[in-house]
Amino acid sequence: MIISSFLEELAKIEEQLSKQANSSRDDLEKMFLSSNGLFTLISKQITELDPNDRKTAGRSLNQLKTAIEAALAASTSTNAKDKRWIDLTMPGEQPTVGHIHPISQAMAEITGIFERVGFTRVRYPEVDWDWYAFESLNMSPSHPARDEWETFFVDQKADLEKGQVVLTPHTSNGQVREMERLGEPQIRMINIARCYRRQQDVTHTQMFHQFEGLVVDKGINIQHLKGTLDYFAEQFYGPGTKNRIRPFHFQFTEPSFEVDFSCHICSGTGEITKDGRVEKCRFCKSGWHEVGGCGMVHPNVLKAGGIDPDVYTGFAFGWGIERTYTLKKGLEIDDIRLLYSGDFKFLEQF
Ligand code: FA5
Repeated sequence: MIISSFLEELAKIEEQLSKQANSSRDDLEKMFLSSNGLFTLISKQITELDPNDRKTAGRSLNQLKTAIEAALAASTSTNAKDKRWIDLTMPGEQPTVGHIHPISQAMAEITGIFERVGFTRVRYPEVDWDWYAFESLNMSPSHPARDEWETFFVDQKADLEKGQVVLTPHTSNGQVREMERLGEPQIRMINIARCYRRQQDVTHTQMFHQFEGLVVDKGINIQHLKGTLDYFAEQFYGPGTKNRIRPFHFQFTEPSFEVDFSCHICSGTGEITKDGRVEKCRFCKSGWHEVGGCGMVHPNVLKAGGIDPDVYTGFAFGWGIERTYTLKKGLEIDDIRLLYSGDFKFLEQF
């Protein structure tokens, strides 16, 4: 080997060394000083040089060795360059902590309110036979009342007895299922589940939740129904909240009603006084908010569930959770679609 090639090799190694400024001590040692290291290998080549050139080569080798040692020293003294180093005094990174979705919070609250007065929380299929969603509820296959439920049908072979498969458009499918489960009354059911309808606007979403109450026993009448609604209104919306029932029509209850709660902003008057002037309440417009339906269980539904309507009577109610929840004091959310927008700025408020 000639001295010029040797010195060129050394220059290349020096260049390599300057590029490794951020390497750890281990890496530097391995790259330059291990048995296969660049410095070890070039040092061995000194024997291949002309004896007259070895002094020059030795001096250059020493310079390189000093530079390697300096790099090693810097790597240990500058701790941040060593990946194994941990500063135990540094504060830890705070993980992002989420919270339960507002609708799940509402479901837990509603469950608690009804469980305190003896209801049992159940959950029935969200993909169910037409029989449970409609026919057992006094709606024959061609009944026009079905149109109101704007139903999604599942592309699956119909059952000869139970009909087609649907995405449940309401939690009333739990009524006959609960009668079948318990056989003989008493029934005090609270069924909370997802529902699906082909609807979408500020008060409707394609997927939403309902809670369905069903009470069947001897001697149940409308007073029990109204008392239960009054109890729920006070518990969920706060003392002083009034509720009213208005005549309506559902195939599966007779008589049937729609349920309204008094608006907490105008205390059910429909008007507010602002700067000395009386204005229409912009949140409710009428003093009341409609949240769902209710009524006395139709005798045909009791029969479908194997219960004798001459011995037992019952009441049922079904409300949208999104609607019920967004009317709470302090929330007043006027577009329920926001709940499912996935917008963290909105959800973090709850
Ligand atoms: C029913 O679904 C009946 N099953 C309620 C019932 C049960 C009556 C038991 C009698 C006895 P309705 O279609 O009106 O009724 O829906 C009830 C409530 O569900 C509505 O007032 C509303 O609060 C909510 N709701 C209905 N559709 C939607 C939707 N697409 N998005 C959000 N909430 C909805």
